[in-house]
Amino acid sequence: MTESRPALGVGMVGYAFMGRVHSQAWRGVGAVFDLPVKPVMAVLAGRSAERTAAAAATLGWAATETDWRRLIERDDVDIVDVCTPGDSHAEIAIAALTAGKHVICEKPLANTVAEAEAMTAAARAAAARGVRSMVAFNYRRVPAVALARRLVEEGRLGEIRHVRAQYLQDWIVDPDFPLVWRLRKDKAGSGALGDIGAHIIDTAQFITGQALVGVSALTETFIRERPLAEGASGLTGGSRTGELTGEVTVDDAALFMGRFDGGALGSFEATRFATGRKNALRIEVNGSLGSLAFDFEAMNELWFCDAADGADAGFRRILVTEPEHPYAGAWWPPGHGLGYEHTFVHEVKDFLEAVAAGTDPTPSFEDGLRVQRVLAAVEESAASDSRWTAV
Ligand code: SOE
Repeated sequence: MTESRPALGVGMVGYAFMGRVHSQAWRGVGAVFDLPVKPVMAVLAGRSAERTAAAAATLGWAATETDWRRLIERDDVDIVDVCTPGDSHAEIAIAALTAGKHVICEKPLANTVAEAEAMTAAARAAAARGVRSMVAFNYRRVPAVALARRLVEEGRLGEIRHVRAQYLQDWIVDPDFPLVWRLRKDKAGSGALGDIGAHIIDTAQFITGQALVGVSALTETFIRERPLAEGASGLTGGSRTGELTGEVTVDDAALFMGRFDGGALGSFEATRFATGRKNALRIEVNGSLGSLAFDFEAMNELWFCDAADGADAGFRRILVTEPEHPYAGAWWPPGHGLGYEHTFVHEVKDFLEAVAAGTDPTPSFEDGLRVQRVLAAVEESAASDSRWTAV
């Protein structure tokens, strides 16, 4: 069959965890969804020529660059996918948008509100020229989360009163876990707060359609010194039992309560010290007519309580794998289930469809800036004896 769809060349910067899962999405999206354009995995950029070439061969990228600026200049790149630590998001995304490239940028949008504001301004200017951008809050594209949004929009929960959101991990409970970039403020901007707290902030705002307007917060760093990661640079090591160590400069956990602009109250917990919890993004929404509850560790299920059931009202399990459920029908027959990587396929599918239609994808950089303002308010509150802080 001759290829009649226009091809869009993709250039990706970074090839660690996010680079790997984005690569799988670019590789597979065209085999599942009938798209108006064909993504071509044109070039991968990374600092090490040798390691980037090896990653490109493994992940399916046709060429490599060791400088992301060269990637942006290439004529075979129409889309730039930013999969680097947060300290480089603003520089890369703004340069790409200015060069007329569509951009999808991993979360959180940036490491500071100022960076996020500059990115959003660049995105607005680019959109006026038909250049599109998205921030990659992938959990919006879990079928159960998208169904939760649909139920709220249909009024099935009535007036939203409470949001209870947690994101629980435990990968750094071991004090010997090294000082990786996610534990350094200069690279990551913040710790659990920006890395996983950003997800529950966006997910809560997405499902409810309401925005947080104020918070009161606590943060904690339980382990303040860790062994240096292999090949670490720019760190002044300490010494613990003779090994070189470095200071953890971010939060290990963040807890906050918040008020939404639609009147709902929220409680949020993001921690990397919930021993035994691996990737438990959990959210419960209580409304005047019903409630819903979701746990990513059982990501194909949504629990729904309809108050109209009266005395029999209880949470019933919806297995979100039916053709009429968001995204599910593109994959397997009912009951077969999807995984973490499928949310990224949905993300790039929606991105490509928006680019082809000349519309702005969501979540936008503006949505990312909204999350960034909440992150900053949480940090400000936590630094001021949990004082109530406007977003
Ligand atoms: C943190 O370990 C992390 O990789 C986040 O950075 C991702 O955004 C999340 O999807 C999984 O956990």
